[in-house]
Amino acid sequence: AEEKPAVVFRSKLPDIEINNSQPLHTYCFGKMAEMADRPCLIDGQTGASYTYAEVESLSRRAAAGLRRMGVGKGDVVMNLLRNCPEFAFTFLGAARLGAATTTANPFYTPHEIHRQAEAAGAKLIVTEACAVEKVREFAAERGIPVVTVDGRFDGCAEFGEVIAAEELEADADIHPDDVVALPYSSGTTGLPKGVMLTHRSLITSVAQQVDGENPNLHFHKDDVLLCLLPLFHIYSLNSVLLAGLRAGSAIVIMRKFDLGALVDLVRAHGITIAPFVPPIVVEIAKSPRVTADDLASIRMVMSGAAPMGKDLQDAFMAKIPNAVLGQGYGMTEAGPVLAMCLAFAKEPFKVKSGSCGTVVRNAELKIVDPDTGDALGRNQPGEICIRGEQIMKGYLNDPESTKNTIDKDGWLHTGDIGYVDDDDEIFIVDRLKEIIKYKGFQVPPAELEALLITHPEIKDAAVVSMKDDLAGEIPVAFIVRTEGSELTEDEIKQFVAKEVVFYKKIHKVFFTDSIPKNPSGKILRKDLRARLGAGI
Ligand code: AYL
Repeated sequence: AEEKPAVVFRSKLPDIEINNSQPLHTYCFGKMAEMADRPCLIDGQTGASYTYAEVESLSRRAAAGLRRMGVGKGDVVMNLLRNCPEFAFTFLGAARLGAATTTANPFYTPHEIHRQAEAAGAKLIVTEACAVEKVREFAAERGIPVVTVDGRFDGCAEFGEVIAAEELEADADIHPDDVVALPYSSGTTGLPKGVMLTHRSLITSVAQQVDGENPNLHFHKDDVLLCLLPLFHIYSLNSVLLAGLRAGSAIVIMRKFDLGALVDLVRAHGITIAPFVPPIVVEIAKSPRVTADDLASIRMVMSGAAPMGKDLQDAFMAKIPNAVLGQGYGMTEAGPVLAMCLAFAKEPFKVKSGSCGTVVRNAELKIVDPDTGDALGRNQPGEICIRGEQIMKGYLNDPESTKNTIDKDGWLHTGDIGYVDDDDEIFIVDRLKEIIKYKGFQVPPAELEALLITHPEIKDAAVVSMKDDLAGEIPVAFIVRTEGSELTEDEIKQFVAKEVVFYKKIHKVFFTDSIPKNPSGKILRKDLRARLGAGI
């Protein structure tokens, strides 16, 4: 059969030259001559402030320290940290050694942490008081050194001692296709997998956002970015930390979300850029405690990682009339940014409320009919696919899943259903993939199902999403009990809660006689979601 020519969508901004064959840290500190004495990282909690020159030097010292502890090229360091300056020092330090950082949530349960540390082959763990007990024994048994950033713990090294007085003299020899970040994501199906993001892919992604004469995401050196979203998630790591460094902005680091503390930080530091997720936007929009005056310094509010509808966007804009509010659309595997609001550009475009942006420059996007594989034209919903140098190299040790996500022509299939309108704006309308997004966090149903069926009184289980006003979506379970079992909803919820981080908890249980599956055994999640819609 004759292949139809693909309908490919591009940015409205021209492609730019991206030097993505240098190391990521060299790229991020590219404007050091102008920036050296300007503020780079500010610890919102302690007020400690580091200039660009200091952050660069600390990253070299962290590199020297990590090397003394045995980290070398090709190794993996696990960052198990809430937001703190040390996250940046160790990430950049590891990069200098040609090592990769795998990031994980310090509120994960020991089981979740161990599984990722093991799968990633972590050679060293950097953590803090709130998580140290979860890794100490595991690490000791395997001879993995643990470094803590906020105090001294038996058997662990302290960050202050690890950052040697001396800087690493010379970075390792780094190839553009070496992995530098290894976040975990379940992608379109199954369990979490290591997403190999290389120096090349992250430079490309950051450049697509903040570089060029008319950058799509215009951060500049007088901007003050709020780094509230967790750096262990790729949204904040890429679009806040790395993009902020590249642009020469000041980055104010906040450990924990709290409306009062947020307002204080905005006022104290004159925050100009606020990257959020929809639930934070909802909370601010609804809170009578936060006034337009409190937010007066903010000129740009970004939202991403989950859908933000037109109503919410309009309600929020009424509260912050002088700021531009728009969305970024990303997926860990895509490097992560696929699309960015063009109202954030230096020379902004008019955009529509509810859109999640236009495809970034130096990339191609197409919409594919999930049944036929044909590329679709404007205003026709289909699976969003992206191609460009920013996408992941693949999943770690999983060529099969890689092949199912990136096709032979280099297109990454997102599992999101959306369309491109007449003005090149993207609207996401549905999700083909099984992932559940709780406040923007990934909840992989396969992981919960695998856990549920280990219960002796559970014969079969399926987990799907249910709409929720605050969280966006919540995980709920359909359960088939073994014969004669009187297992209760509460017992099931507790069984899961013990093993998973808070946002993966099951919120509701529905008992059923069987789980609907297709002939090859795949759970028919659409049918189950339809049952929820119908009120069971
Ligand atoms: P992951 N609107 C709707 N759904 C979204 C949006 C959005 N704006 N952004 C992300 N998603 C969903 O890997 C979508 O289903 O990465 C997508 O496939 O945790 C999935 O979340 C990916 O989830 C930015 C802005 C990064 C956003 C991101 C998102 C990273 C989330 C950088 O600047």
